[in-house]
Amino acid sequence: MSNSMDDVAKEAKCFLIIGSNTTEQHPVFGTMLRRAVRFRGAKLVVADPRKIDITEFATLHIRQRPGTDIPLINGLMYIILEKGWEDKAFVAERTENFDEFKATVMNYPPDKVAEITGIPVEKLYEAAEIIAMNSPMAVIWAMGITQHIVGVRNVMSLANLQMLLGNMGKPGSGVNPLRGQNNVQGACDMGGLPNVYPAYQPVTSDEAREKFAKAWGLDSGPMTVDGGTVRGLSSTVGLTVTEMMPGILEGKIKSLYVLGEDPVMSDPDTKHIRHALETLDFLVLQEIFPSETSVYADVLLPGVSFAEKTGTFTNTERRVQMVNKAIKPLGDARPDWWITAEIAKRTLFLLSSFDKDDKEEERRKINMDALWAKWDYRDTSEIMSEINALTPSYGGITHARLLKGERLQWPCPTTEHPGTPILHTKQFTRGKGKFMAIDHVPPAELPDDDYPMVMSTGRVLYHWHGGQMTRRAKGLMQVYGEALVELNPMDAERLGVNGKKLLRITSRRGSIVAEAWITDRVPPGMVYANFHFPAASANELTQAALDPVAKIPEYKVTAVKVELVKE
Ligand SMILES: Nc1nc2c(c(=O)[nH]1)N[C@H]1C(S)=C(S)[C@@H](COP(=O)(O)OP(=O)(O)OC[C@H]3O[C@@H](n4cnc5c(=O)[nH]c(N)nc54)[C@H](O)[C@@H]3O)O[C@H]1N2
Ligand SMILES: Nc1nc2c(c(=O)[nH]1)N[C@H]1C(S)=C(S)[C@@H](COP(=O)(O)OP(=O)(O)OC[C@H]3O[C@@H](n4cnc5c(=O)[nH]c(N)nc54)[C@H](O)[C@@H]3O)O[C@H]1N2
Ligand SMILES: [Mo]
Repeated sequence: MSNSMDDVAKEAKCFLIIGSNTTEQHPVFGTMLRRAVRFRGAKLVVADPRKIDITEFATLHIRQRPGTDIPLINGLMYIILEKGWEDKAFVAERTENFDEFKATVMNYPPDKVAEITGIPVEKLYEAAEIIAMNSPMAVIWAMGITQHIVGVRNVMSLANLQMLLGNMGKPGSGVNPLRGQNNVQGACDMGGLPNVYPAYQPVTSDEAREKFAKAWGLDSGPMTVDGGTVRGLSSTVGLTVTEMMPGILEGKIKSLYVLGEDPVMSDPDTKHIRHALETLDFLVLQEIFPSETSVYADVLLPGVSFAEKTGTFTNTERRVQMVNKAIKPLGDARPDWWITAEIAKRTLFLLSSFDKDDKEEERRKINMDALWAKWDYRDTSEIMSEINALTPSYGGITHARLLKGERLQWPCPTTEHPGTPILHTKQFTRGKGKFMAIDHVPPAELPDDDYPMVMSTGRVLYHWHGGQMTRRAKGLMQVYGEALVELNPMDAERLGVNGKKLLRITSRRGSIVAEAWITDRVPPGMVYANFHFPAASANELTQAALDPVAKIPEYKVTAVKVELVKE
């Protein structure tokens, strides 16, 4: 998020929620937004194909066809420009490339946009007026925007919209993607991505590489691999998860170390994933429960849950928060960081043994002492000190400050720095904000005669992804104990769903059987399925069509056929 939850909820005159089921998937922030609408009259436009719960609070709900967000946003910007509602001063002072951008937007007049998106022209005008006339306006999105082959372009379109309206760098405005997992922001900040070290320092930068190699004891140590010294770190950009799976089948990857992921449930095209995992020579899984993926694991390493560990999570608004151990680790479980560090040490040891020469024994002994010392963390506060030293945006975020109750959002470069609640107040990271000319690209798989309906996938309030944790909670299972597929009453009638409610949903990849929930939450022609239950996981049907930049799969659009299961 460029802004913070507090300032968005307190200061925005208007919210545009697009592709975020906020009250079910981010209930705390969802409640803050509902209160803003109810108690201080903030306006709310929801752009979502489904009638999700928060639409009850909306000033206006517009229902675009899945995968048509670019034409929708371009269409809204067309109207804003036509009416002269843009923030001319902001555009002039803070941005560039306006003319090229405008030329593209002018190709999206309202009648054309209505045809592509299915949203009537009057509603497009109404939406444009509400978001332009109520400033500051905050855009809020989640996976409905990103899980498309045009995920990155969708996000750029929303950035265009916010620059056009001058909604950047002030309270109640901004571009606000709601991050998903409790610490996904922290994982990315710490370099849990294939192309960067912590704080987004590129692996291709010599300077960054040398800095980390030195800190981790890899530049001068005489440890060797294949006769060469393990001096530095690789400058090759690695693979994303969605590239690793096909990589296994291409023979590029022989073994995999998976921590806290359940790819059999959460990756697209389950049959393909099972095949890939079977093909591996060796799979290590670090988990807190035996998951669907554990069947394929050669070694299971017991990590600990959030309740058994001390450290920090970084949330969606870049706020670093302390997590304190509430119970002792159960059984043989060990902190995830400890297991990983132990594996790292032993891996270095093994690498060194490739080099066979006379002094091997002696050399190993010397190196191991020096090297292992670098990797022997006493606790997570020591890891945090290393982060402070190597990660400029986290430079001043220490356990001591957090334990004192300081509320710190990065960038926070020094221990005196108060943190940064709002980004881009004076300028953007690159200087001027660059308008991008973005055209519509339809989803990879559209309905046809054989697979005439669109399936969208996502979550429900009561469960968490593959459900390893939530399916173990009795209370949750009582409320929501099996997968339900949302189906519009008109489609239900056409299919003859009459008392009998078991549906077979089939795509080009596979098929599932699940009970229908007949509801106008979905429009005619669309079903909505989740991936919380192994017996009927939507990912049996999804496909690995990827965004070319982010490599995120198009989970939100799959062509399917829906039939009534005959008894
Ligand atoms: N209870 C619960 N909460 C969770 C999670 C969970 O598993 N359970 N997971 C967490 C994680 S990791 C994440 S990433 C977040 C996800 O949070 P969300 O992204 O809010 O969750 P999704 O269920 O993926 O739903 C996205 C929304 O996009 C809409 N949508 C579908 N297709 C389109 C489209 O083409 N365009 C637009 N604009 N919208 C579309 C859907 O109707 C839905 O309302 O939730 C987090 N919170
Ligand atoms: N069809 C479809 N598929 C999707 C999505 C979608 O919208 N539609 N959304 C995608 C998104 S946004 C996400 S984030 C992914 C999520 O996909 P995953 O990350 O695979 O799912 P989770 O169930 O959150 O977590 C996986 C495992 O982590 C374990 N775990 C929990 N805490 C810990 C811990 O502290 N340590 C260790 N070692 N293990 C732990 C749990 O037991 C669980 O089995 O799914 C993606 N898949
Ligand atoms: Mo996520």
